Amino acid sequence: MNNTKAKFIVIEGLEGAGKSSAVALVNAYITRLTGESPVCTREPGGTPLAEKMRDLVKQAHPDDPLCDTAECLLLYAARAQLIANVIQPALSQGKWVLGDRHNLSSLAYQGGGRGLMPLVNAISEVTLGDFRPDLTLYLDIDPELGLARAAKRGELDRIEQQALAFFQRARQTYLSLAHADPSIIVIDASQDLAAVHRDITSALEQHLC
Ligand code: T5A
Repeated sequence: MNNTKAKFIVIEGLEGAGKSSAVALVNAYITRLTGESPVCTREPGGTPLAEKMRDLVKQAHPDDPLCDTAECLLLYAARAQLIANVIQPALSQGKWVLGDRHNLSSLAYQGGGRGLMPLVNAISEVTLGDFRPDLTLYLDIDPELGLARAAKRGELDRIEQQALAFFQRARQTYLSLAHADPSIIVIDASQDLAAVHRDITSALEQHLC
């Protein structure tokens, strides 16, 4: 068992960036490193209540469209539940946590995509204070390629149906926040899977060992 302090590692990226296989790879890496599987989370979601909020965010509501402010508040309500009931307890018990998305998604999608950065920063401050991941791997992909990959899986949800410009703004926000924060590592997710996984492994070796 590795004696380093338990860490919170997050995988981020637009739809179709390849987060699912990255999570599996990082899960195996952490398990080898620490001798124990990390606690895995997804956002929005990850607790019974937060999963209900996930459904509200992802489903279309034709008779009562979800306004941007309500979307933002639901995402942070779900995150608050997850941090209080899963992430913080796990870290306090010395367990590593591996997140499929976290706060950077809100900064990118709601802050950049929806143009609500002042609101997102304010809610983020109130909800999270200075709580943040130890390391984030941002899988960077052109939204046209990512959405084409996601579309192959079947019907697109409410957010996936947004205009391309929404995802382009989200991507620019991801990139500019990553540029300013050394704990966010950019991985070129347009490469073939083997190359993406090689770059992820090398980032983990550099930042976790
Ligand atoms: N959201 C979320 C917000 O707006 N604000 C927030 O604060 C939060 C937390 C969540 C939605 O909510 C939004 C963002 C999302 O719209 P989700 O299902 O959790 O939804 O997230 P998605 O991004 O929609 O999940 P995806 O499954 O689309 O993305 P992944 O996991 O990155 O994609 P993945 O791994 O399933 O890959 C998609 C396909 O591409 C292939 C895979 O095999 C798969 O078929 N693929 C590759 N093909 C070729 N080369 C590669 N390198 C490949 N990598 C993957």
